Amino acid sequence: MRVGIVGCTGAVGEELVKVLGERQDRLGGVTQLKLLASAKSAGKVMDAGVFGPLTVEEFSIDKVKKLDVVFLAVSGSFSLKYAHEIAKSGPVVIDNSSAFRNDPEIPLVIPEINGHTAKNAKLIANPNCTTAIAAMALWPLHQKFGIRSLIMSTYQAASGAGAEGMAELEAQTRAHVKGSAPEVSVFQYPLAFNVIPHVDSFQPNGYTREEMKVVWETRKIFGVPDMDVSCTAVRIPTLRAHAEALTIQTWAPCSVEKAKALIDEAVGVQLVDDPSSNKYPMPINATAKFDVEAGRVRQSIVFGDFGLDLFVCGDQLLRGAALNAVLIAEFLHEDKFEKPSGYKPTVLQRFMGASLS
Ligand code: 2RA
Repeated sequence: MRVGIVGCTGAVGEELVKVLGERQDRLGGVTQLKLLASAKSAGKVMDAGVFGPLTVEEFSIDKVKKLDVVFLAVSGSFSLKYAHEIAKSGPVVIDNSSAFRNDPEIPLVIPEINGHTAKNAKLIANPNCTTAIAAMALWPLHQKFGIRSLIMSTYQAASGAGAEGMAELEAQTRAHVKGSAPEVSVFQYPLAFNVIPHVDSFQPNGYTREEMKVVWETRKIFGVPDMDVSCTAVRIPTLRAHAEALTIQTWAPCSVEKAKALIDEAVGVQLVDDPSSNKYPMPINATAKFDVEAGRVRQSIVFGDFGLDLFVCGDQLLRGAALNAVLIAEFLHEDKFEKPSGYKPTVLQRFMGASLS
């Protein structure tokens, strides 16, 4: 497979290089890797791991048109301008930006959930990290019990704001230890020793765009356009793994035991749930891991037999970006996923649900 990464010098771009190096066998081998970026980074030599040192080239359509797959790890405006043009010139485009995620014509894909929607697509959107991490733990529960509503609170790492976000958190932490004033440019306020309930821009309904991405994208990926979803997104001073508290209300009765068994069996999720030995998901353990950690599974006090609370952590740059994108390419190469059967609430359940709410 001949592969290109546009935006190779950013946090996601660098992870794409590493993940491709680790998983290239599953793509039938990567025979050519082209690293592309803006004119500013062109000429820079990057350590591309198993691919050796590679020189970054300035992006142009001519340089990518003979490739099989092009990953875009760039801004939404760049993707809007070039993604269709690249796809028309030949390669399949896997876009990490939010530019096409809500476009009904473009599949938004987590391969383990809805990989079948990517079949024959030339342009595929990679979900927002916050959505993807939760979806991995929620999907097995949704298939069995049917998720009627989801309430999410997030604890999002600095890496969501890219390499600059991580550097700012580290610099602010050093400044704090030295007793000097923190410099603030990426986040709205100092992030070190703080939490900021503001990720992305505020929308007319009072939610942030990050919170609305969870609503729009979960519905699209699960194929349930009317699922009730609400999110409060908060930036916290961790480096690169997001944590999320999830409350679900289900259509069918659910139990903690069954939910844990389903999570344990699911591909891409690791059950970390043993309160008696203080085992639960944490960013420090989920960092640099391909699997999302899920645990603290409890029967909901609010929804009783029809609800669960749980906690998940996942590497923002991996499942939340680079790994998911590479898994999409693997799916296209192997074409191994069947269309999964999502839970369909019965007419009676819907009627009872409507009369209860
Ligand atoms: C963030 N979800 O954490 C965003 C990045 N895609 O800021």
